[in-house]
Amino acid sequence: MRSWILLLMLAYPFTGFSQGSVELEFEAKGCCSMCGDRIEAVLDVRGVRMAQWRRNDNTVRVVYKPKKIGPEQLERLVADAGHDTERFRAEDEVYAALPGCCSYRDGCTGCSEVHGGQGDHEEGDHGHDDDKRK
Ligand SMILES: [Cu+2]
Repeated sequence: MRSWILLLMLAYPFTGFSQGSVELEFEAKGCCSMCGDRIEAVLDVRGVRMAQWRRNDNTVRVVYKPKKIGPEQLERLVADAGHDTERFRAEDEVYAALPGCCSYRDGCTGCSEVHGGQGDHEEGDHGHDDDKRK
């Protein structure tokens, strides 16, 4: 009986990949895979284990360590990168500097990739229409 407990104690640190981590989802507006890359890249900070943005419902899923970073900071990072979240609105200048393809406030009209079928395209080569700024 006692050895069984010891075994549990030994195994415990290795069982939980997500030990001490919390999962959070919040709205982060965007248009295309570039937005997703940008959002995920800016969330690649200390305390964040993984971040994944979904285009179909404009939501980012984050697994993070609450001891290192908090929900507000996470949203702030995304907003600072130019993407509106539930709590924070991105600075107009930052938003304006995004590629035309990523103009989510204008309904993502600058992006040919999105027009075809929203969320259908996964990874791959996209023609980024960076010149189509308004
Ligand atoms: Cu984009």
